Amino acid sequence: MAVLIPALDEEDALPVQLRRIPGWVDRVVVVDNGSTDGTVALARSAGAEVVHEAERGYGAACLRGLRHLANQGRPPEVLAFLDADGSDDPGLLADLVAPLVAEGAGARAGLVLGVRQSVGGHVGTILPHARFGNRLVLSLTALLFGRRFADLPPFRAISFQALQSLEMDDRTWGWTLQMQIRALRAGLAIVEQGMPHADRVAGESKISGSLGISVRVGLKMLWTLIRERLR
Ligand SMILES: Nc1nc2c(ncn2[C@@H]2O[C@H](COP(=O)(O)OP(=O)(O)OP(=O)(O)O)[C@@H](O)[C@H]2O)c(=O)[nH]1
Ligand SMILES: [Mg+2]
Repeated sequence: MAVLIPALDEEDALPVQLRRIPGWVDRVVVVDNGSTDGTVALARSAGAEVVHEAERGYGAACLRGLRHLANQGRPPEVLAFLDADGSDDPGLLADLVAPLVAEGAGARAGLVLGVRQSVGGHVGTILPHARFGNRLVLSLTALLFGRRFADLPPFRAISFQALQSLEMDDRTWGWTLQMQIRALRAGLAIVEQGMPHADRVAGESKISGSLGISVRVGLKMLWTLIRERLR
């Protein structure tokens, strides 16, 4: 079992998040995109494998991490994705991956989505414009691909082999949507599991905190829907 964390200038939040990862996780890979703060040094001193990706972008960072896991050491059976900002609780990783490693008669899941749920009536970090964009994209996804997902959450786990077979290539913000659509079309069993989602514990937002970037995220999502539909 491995955890992949894309991180950009997260020196205040990342150490908190790394401390919360359970000891049974075999590998923790932090993918840096040229952070100018202490992110890399702190990740190394916490024992994470740190890899660098020169091209900025959430998807580019994830792809770099996948390549590292496939080529260095023993590839994991299950891979979880976790943001560095502390908004999701790594203490719940066992619950997240449970459907992927379940023994017994029932079908094993191929992808588990940690659907973001409020903590004490407050859903951290999902600002109104991001929530609206999310809803629109999820409605269009239902229309075009026939499944109504509850969310496009960053906290998720997937069979590593299945993920490799999806041939992911999104290099920015279409990553989560592309994975869900491709998993659906590949016939993976997808489980949506509620997970408490809080505000980032420290540091600055790289994505939804900025309206300008959120608009670009929305456009990228729409392009992803078109591209995947034509594929
Ligand atoms: N390597 C890398 N990591 C990134 C990049 N953009 C964002 N991240 C990381 O991706 C995760 C999600 O980014 P956030 O800034 O939390 O985005 P958000 O959740 O929309 O915004 P918040 O409301 O602040 O939580 C964090 O761990 C970031 O450090 C990037 O270009 N490269
Ligand atoms: Mg965040």
